[in-house]
Amino acid sequence: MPYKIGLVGKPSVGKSTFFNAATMNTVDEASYPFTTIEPSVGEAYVRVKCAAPDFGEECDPRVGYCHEGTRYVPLKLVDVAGLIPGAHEGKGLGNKFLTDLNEADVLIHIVDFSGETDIEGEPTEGHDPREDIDFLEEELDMWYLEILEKGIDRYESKMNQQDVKLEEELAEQMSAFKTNKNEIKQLILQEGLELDPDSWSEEDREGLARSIRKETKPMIIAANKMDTEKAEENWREITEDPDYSHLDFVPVSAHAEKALKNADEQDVLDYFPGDSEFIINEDLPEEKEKGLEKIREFIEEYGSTGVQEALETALFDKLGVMAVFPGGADGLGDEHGNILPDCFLVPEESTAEDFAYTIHSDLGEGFLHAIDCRENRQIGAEHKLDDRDVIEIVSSN
Ligand SMILES: Nc1nc2c(ncn2[C@@H]2O[C@H](COP(=O)(O)OP(=O)(O)OP(=O)(O)O)[C@@H](O)[C@H]2O)c(=O)[nH]1
Ligand SMILES: [Mg+2]
Repeated sequence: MPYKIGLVGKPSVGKSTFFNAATMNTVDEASYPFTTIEPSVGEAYVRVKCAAPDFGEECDPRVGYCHEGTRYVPLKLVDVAGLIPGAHEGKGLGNKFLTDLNEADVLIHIVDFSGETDIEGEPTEGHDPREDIDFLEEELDMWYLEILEKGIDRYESKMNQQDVKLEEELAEQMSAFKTNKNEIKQLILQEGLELDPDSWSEEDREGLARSIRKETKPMIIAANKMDTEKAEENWREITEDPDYSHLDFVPVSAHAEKALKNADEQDVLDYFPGDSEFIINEDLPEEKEKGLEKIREFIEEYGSTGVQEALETALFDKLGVMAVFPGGADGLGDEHGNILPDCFLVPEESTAEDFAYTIHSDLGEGFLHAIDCRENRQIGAEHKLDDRDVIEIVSSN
């Protein structure tokens, strides 16, 4: 299963624009709230430094592509409806969209840093983006709390049966969040609580819901519309605010990314996603050239449009994922002579045996040993892999 990144935020912040820019899809974008109702799933890419050049080779990716040693590895991106305060009580489109996000491994909260949309996504001026950051966390926490409460009811209704364990019942109820009983138990203990919900106050329950949410839905913030006048001021103020220093912010202009990709498709210029520069190929009408020069200034100032950066910060830094290439000790080609056709995104701390299972369950079941192709040495099942390792699995299957 490829990793899935979910885009969340109130209406009109640019979730669909970010989604289109990253996936080159064409879902509707508009300045009125609730433009998006049904969720969309598309393919986006994260950049990985390709391992083939380290072996003096050029790769032949089966999926995605590679440009001058930068491999673009696919993952799934999900665009959903906007949410407004009170969604958990049914306001706006309610929390139907939250179900659409269940499968996301990590979230990007898209925040409108221009301050030109109010808390419900309607046009305004001078809105403080901090309000949006706060309310979204609260809405997510309320959603988790509701499901946690259901889990507690479930446990209490079974309490007089034998062998009923709190953490098992809660994990079962919250299974859509990709959690398990060990994680739940650990979080309960970390909160300083006993394994008995009767002893928990309302605050304890809220705190536990929040910590389960943080653990199972890590999130970063994409400060979008950074190309607008007011955004720079908001950026400075918020990134210097100690109350928000625990969050990860990436400055983004989804507009700029979309403009560059469109121009690249039309061969007006050459642009590779995430780059801090682009080359214009032809003479352009003055208006168009001016627009592109503005984007050039933006990416020079911020290092990029931020779309790639946001995806990669979410996946690699926040979720803790690394890239591993299946290879062979006698050469990097597969049976068709394709060099390093695959690149897998796997959790940090994955072992050689985990990696075998990621490639195919048969390989995992028949695991004998693996070979670290960079050092040409045998490694065992429990050996922890590193980012950009090239690994051959030796299996009896
Ligand atoms: N200046 C600027 N405007 C942007 C940017 N990204 C999106 N917008 C504008 O913001 C408005 C809302 O964009 P959408 O992508 O439809 O927003 P959304 O978050 O998907 O909205 P809903 O589907 O209603 O929840 C549109 O008018 C976009 O053109 C950006 O990077 N800069
Ligand atoms: Mg939308």
